[in-house]
Amino acid sequence: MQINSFEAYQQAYKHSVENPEEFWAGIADNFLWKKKWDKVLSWNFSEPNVKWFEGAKLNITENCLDRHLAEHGDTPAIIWEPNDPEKDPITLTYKILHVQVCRFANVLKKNGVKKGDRICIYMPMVPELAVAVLACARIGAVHSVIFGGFSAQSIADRINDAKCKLVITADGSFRGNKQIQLKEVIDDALIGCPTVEKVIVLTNTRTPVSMIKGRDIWWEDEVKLVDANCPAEEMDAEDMLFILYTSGSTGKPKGVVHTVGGYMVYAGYTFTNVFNYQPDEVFFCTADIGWITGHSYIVYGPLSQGATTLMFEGIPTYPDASRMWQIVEKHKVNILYTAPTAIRSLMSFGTEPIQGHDLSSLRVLGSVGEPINEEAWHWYNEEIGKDNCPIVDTWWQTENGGIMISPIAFVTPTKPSYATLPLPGIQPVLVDEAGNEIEGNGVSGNLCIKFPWPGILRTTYGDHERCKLTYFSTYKDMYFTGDGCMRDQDGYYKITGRVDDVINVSGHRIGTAEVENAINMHSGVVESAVVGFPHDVKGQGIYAFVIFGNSQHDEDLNKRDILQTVTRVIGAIAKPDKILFVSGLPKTRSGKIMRRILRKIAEGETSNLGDTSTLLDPAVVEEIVEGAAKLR
Ligand code: 6R9
Repeated sequence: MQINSFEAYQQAYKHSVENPEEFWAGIADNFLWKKKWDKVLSWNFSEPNVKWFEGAKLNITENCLDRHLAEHGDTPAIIWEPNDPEKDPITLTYKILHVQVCRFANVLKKNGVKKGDRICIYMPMVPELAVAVLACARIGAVHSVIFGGFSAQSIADRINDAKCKLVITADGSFRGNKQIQLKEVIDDALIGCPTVEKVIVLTNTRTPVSMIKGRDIWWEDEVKLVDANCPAEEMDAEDMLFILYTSGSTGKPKGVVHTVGGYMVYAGYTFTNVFNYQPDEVFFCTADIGWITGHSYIVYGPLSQGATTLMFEGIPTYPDASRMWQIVEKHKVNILYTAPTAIRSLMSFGTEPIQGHDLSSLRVLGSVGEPINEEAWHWYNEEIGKDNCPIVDTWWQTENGGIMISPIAFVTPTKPSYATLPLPGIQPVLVDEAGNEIEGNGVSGNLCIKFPWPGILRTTYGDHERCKLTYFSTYKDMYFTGDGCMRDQDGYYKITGRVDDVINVSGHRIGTAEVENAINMHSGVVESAVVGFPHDVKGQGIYAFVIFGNSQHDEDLNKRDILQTVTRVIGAIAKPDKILFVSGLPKTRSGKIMRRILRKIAEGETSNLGDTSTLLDPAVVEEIVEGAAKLR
């Protein structure tokens, strides 16, 4: 199923459009099924209702583990690099990982977990996180992994939305020279989570934790009580595999639902093709498993292909900015997949941290999470790839399950800051505001996809209407991505960024409404408006315009209080970079905040604010412009 020439790509693409069912059946044949499908695809985008490989039976962990045992049992499945470079790395071969997953799956069973139950996982980037994820999949439980940077309140919201029965966590996590008390955060969260019956706690940092009788149990104790034989649950292709929460333009994060069969096929297919993975190579994706990139390209994609996946507990700048290059050298990494924000951050340290590190094992470089600017692209290409490694700039989303628009390494000619061409099976269209398809090249518009692919989300958990409204209602019979896009003269795609009220901070999606709600919870705040602004390292930063009730307030102190409130309500990742206190917000006569104007002010482009005549009170704009100039 690996594409090895541009002609082969074109052929595959043509096949996938002309006969999608035959095309994807051919791809799916490369996986292990307990029973093959009755029908490859049935779909409509109006409800929406999408089903892939209906009638097929499988277990994704048999594809990720069992099927590799006979010939590749001793191949490293996971290489784990700890936060502390002095500590020894850990290698789990496929055989060992299989045993650990089966054992922990039995722990879950012993604690009452059944097929279809939702399990919340809030863990550090340790091998047991991958074990926990796969153990859920082994017995057909649905995992909902929550990134370690979210607050107790955010965790509680997610646990309650999915009605999770059990939580898997650790005492704490190491991040650079910091320790985060994960169990403490979970304890706070669980005060408001009546559905949770058990908490399994892994010892990691050995910090003191409060273990509640009857509810909290230790990972280490539990695994001793079970055996390592756990037959894989037989799953329907359309059974739920996981829920992953993501931010949109309105309200609370929604639980994106992926199902077993289609997701597996799509993650595996895109992994092997985009990165041109070769047997025995080491693949290093720097994402956290708390995000979709970690799900698809640390766990399921690589393991389904029998690959060796490197998992890193720490951060790229600890103990210093040479850490990534040390890891590449130490583990002879062949494929490195990271985010533009990491590249820009490392770039700011110059080339000194790279010197003396042997990066010659690198063959392919990948980028994901946000648009990569040309400067970062060239630095990545020259300083890291030594002008000798293709860069795959991979565009995709949580809702997509896997990479959608991207070069295929050694196949697609690359172009700085372009995601280039759609993968086989992906039919992108650009549409104008009225929903008309914009044909031809050298055009820009909103990016939609007009035909399903196996990794497409099936619903948003517990609220199908929301899925329909968010993705399938803006434009008739199309999946709307929320991204703006340009198609150049060669038909190459360049993603230009979100066109909705989502800010992309260091590759993390944050909804402006969510941040506003958090800020508004502070007792002194009357109203607020949040927009994104260009940030040198993060891509986008968060700019908050805040009306405070008492004009005599201590601005510094109140800013800190607001930051603390946001950290409590959402988590540190949503803290505004800038807070400007204002006496009013630019509103239309109907009371809508004109974000367009605030965005321009945040960008520093105040010379051309456009038409302000429809504003209720044009004078506030002058005040905000003046205040923003001082804040810069
Ligand atoms: C995989 C992931 C999705 C949003 C997406 C877009 C942005 C991701 C990109 C990119 C330009 C790329 N995005 N990859 N923009 N070029 N190569 O990041 O999923 O967290 O759901 O974010 O990220 O705006 O809509 P997710």
